[in-house]
Amino acid sequence: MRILVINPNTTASMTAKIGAAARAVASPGTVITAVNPLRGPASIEGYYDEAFSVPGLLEEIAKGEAAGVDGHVIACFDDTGLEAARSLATAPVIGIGEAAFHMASLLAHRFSVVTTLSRSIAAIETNLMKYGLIARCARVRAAEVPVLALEDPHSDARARISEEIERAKIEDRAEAIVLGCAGMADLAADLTARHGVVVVDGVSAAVKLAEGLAALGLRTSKSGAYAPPLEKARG
Ligand code: 5HY
Repeated sequence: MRILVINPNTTASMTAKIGAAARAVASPGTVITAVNPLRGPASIEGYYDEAFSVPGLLEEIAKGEAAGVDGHVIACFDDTGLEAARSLATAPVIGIGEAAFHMASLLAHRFSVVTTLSRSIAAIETNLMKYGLIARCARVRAAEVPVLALEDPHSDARARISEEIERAKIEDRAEAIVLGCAGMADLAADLTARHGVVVVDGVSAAVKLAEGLAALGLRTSKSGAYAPPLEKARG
């Protein structure tokens, strides 16, 4: 089985981290290919960056489809370009945000999300409403760390994320924590042990969901919402 994991931002070190997290949970027969577009934002922090990341994301989806991959993972917590990608693909396309929300909802009555900057909160809340899971999310919190600070071992990003997790446990009565950035994928095990709470990482959740759908032979529905794009000039 082959799963394509796409980091829609262009930071190669984050792509490598994401790929390692994906391979750590992939089944023995699954080959993980982790890629990022050559053009686009170095990090996705809000709606404007999202817009610039979608063309490159869709190019990678198209390449994966041409290569016949069994599933795609969009490794950006905003699930950037998810619906457009599903319109282009026949293989399943899983966003790490949606995957993490569903996994957390199977593990806890209420969960909180800890993401990077406050400017990312609205898109995450909007996705929770779109997916029908807003009622299970106590709060979407921001640790106030820039996405690329997660690539700097000397930043205080981990400490800030930990502080926000402790606040969520007390103030939100959160029974599980969802890590709201693909760049946090390497932190889940340590944070789970440190805070004594279920911590869900979207990269690993999405990989297992993609594997499961592919193993069942289930593919993206092409009737209706995700019907193939119409032929036309697009610049
Ligand atoms: C992500 N941005 O997972 C999102 C998280 C965020 O570049 N990768 C990014 O902060 O919105």
